[in-house]
Amino acid sequence: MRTAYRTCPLCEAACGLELTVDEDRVVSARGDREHVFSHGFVCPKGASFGQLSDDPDRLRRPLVNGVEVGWEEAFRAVREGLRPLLDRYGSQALALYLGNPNAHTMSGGLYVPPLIRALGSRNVYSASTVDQMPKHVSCGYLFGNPNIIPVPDLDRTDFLLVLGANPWESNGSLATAADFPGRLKALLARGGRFVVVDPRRTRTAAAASDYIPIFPGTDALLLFAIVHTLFDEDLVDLGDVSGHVVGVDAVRALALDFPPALVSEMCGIPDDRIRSLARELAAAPTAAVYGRIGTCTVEFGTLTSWLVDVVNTLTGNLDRPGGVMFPLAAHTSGAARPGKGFRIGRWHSRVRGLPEVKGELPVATLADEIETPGDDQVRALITIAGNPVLSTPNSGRLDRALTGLDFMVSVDPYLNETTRHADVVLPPTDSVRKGHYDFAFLTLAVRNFAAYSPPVLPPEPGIPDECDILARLSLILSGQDDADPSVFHDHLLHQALTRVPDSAHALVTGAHPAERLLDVALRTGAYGDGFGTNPGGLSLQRLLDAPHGIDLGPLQPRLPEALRTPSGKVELCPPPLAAEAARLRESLSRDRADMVLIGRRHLRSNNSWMHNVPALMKGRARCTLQVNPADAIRLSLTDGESAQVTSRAGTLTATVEVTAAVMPGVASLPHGWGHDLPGTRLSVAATTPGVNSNILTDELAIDPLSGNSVLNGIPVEIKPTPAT
Ligand SMILES: Nc1nc2c(c(=O)[nH]1)N[C@H]1C(S)=C(S)[C@@H](COP(=O)(O)OP(=O)(O)OC[C@H]3O[C@@H](n4cnc5c(=O)[nH]c(N)nc54)[C@H](O)[C@@H]3O)O[C@H]1N2
Ligand SMILES: Nc1nc2c(c(=O)[nH]1)N[C@H]1C(S)=C(S)[C@@H](COP(=O)(O)OP(=O)(O)OC[C@H]3O[C@@H](n4cnc5c(=O)[nH]c(N)nc54)[C@H](O)[C@@H]3O)O[C@H]1N2
Ligand code: SF4
Ligand SMILES: [Mo]
Repeated sequence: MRTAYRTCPLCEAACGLELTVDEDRVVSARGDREHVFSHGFVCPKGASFGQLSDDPDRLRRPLVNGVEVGWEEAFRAVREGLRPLLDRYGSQALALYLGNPNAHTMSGGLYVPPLIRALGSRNVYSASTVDQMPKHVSCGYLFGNPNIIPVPDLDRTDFLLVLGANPWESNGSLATAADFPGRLKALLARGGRFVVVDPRRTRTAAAASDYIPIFPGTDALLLFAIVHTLFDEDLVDLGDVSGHVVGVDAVRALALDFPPALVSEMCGIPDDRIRSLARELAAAPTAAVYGRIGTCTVEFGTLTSWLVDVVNTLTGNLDRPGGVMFPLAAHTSGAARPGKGFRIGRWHSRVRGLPEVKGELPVATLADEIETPGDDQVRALITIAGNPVLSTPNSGRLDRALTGLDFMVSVDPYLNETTRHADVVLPPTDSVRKGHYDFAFLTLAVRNFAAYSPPVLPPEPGIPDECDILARLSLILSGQDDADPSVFHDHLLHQALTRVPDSAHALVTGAHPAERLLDVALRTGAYGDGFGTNPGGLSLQRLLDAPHGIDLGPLQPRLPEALRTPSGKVELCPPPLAAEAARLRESLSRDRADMVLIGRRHLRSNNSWMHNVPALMKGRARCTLQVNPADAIRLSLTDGESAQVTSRAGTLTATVEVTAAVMPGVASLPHGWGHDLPGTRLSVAATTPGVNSNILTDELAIDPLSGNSVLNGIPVEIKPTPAT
């Protein structure tokens, strides 16, 4: 038995795990008490880390047409499947879908961008457009860079306003904060307050100083009314950033249209509570507004995400300790650079004409591109770490569309609802045999730190790891069919070293191609050793020597260096958002749907893919349709019995759970379920399949600026399931 330390790759919290390893098995996992960021915190998912690797359903060899084959044969099948299609129809005929775990692997951070370049197709889709794309777009406009996202300074703030996030279950998102609940309890303990705005009284809401129910999809109205109040009551004070912000007066003019009394009914929040919330934000010594899924996956997602930071700015909380701040990750340089600004729509989707955002198209239109004949019709698909058949809107339609593809390849360890359609499945090795560095989440951490975990177990001979798999795919896409992946690894390292003096090239260390790329990024990064110019600075070796991570201190103010806008200022009132404000104003005249559907997460879930771990599946059935007692009476629904739920996109039957936790007019059903489709290999999940909530979500409903799907606030009709 030996002990190994590894960052948990299962959610954004980036906890350190202490693993007990017996020869080639992880027998237990617990929180690493010496970890500089997580201090021993672990959740049930992290504790099941070893069981994920042991799962007998996990694919260990590639599948070609459902039959296990060797790796060379699998890559040959990929080449023989793709090459004729690319030759005949061109690269646009091949689409790529990238799922969420790409943000949690080194291959996702290092090998996906070059794969996209090798693909040469505009048909790139990802889970980002069912998630956080609105935040990227709003930050792109505000700060000039869609990847610079301010995070709440949880450990120092006096007042936190949480909109549409449930960190007690999710462990936080777009704010990497191991033990997020513990950090909020510490906020209360030091005399601070946090207020939760959510249509459902979540565990986070129950722990809060105050809980404010809100009707789904109306946070933009609430936030605009807060902005209105801040101006109306002369509470605006930008503080230290005032010299770096333009557009304040234009925001004031827009907010005139949204007095609290006007939006109160739509939001379901009394207008005096809206005003008092504005006053609390302005009066707190420091305050932060934090919005997540419930503010992104809605029709006005980008506008809402923007308003979050407008309020932060107007209350003087942008870029100051205790407010919202910009992390500085070790693999990034952080140096000031002139900005070109941000724009969307460099190309448009073929069928619906939806604008490109950050190099991708909305996944809500993937089925259109597959089903609609014509030049550049999508005929082949690569999925990497994604399960869009359960995760994306009107997934019933997407599921059918996938059967019409000429060829499909999936890089995924499971034969699930999506990968069952693939002609070739390429399973990556499990996390135990992968190194780990959080390229995505260290740029979102509420305290700067760095950690690298080398593989816990050595690679198995002859088995490619995920970087090798993506390298092989990239080579096939660029016509170098039989080249060894090392050709591609060397090419990437060469590129990474273009700005490093030749004399330093021999200094790069690392046992694996990904480690060498990380070494270059760290040494040329903000805290790096500069290959000798900054002795004592970070390098791969420094991180290898620090298995519990290296603390880099609390977040520091980063304006104006972090800005990439053409003006070099925070552009508080970008024209595309001003136009959205006008559309929001018009939406006030709409009728409210009788019942709307929202989602739900559970601590022991992880989107669609961890329902096959027995330890996480214990307890009561979780895939229930929650409705308020008043609605249950009104709609004749009975707790424990089944109801039929219908939307524009589809119909499903779910078990009713009557609870006052959801507000009247709102029903809640978790996503990621529906494991009863044929052709999958998920024996544990199949015993408690649940239903797929994305049968009901509507692919036509999107936030126009980001292309993000509307997954919350779906109009539905609910009735008792008719007896047959
Ligand atoms: N209605 C509704 N729908 C939602 C949401 C919602 O709130 N409501 N949330 C949305 C959000 S936020 C997200 S991020 C998406 C997620 O959408 P997806 O990313 O499409 O779905 P996941 O369930 O995360 O599927 C992850 C896949 O990656 C595989 N996998 C796991 N580890 C690895 C690995 O190391 N390498 C590879 N190659 N594969 C791996 C799993 O087997 C699984 O097939 O769902 C979205 N869908
Ligand atoms: N246990 C677990 N953890 C996870 C995941 C998981 O599936 N399970 N998924 C991971 C992923 S990929 C992500 S992106 C994060 C997401 O992290 P969070 O955003 O914290 O996740 P949710 O629990 O979906 O919280 C969203 C909340 O928004 C509320 N909501 C819905 N509509 C509205 C609205 O219109 N307005 C407001 N104000 N609130 C609304 C919902 O009721 C819900 O409580 O979680 C990550 N962590
Ligand atoms: S909170 Fe997230 S990172 Fe931490 S142990 Fe749980 S799943 Fe892993
Ligand atoms: Mo997500």
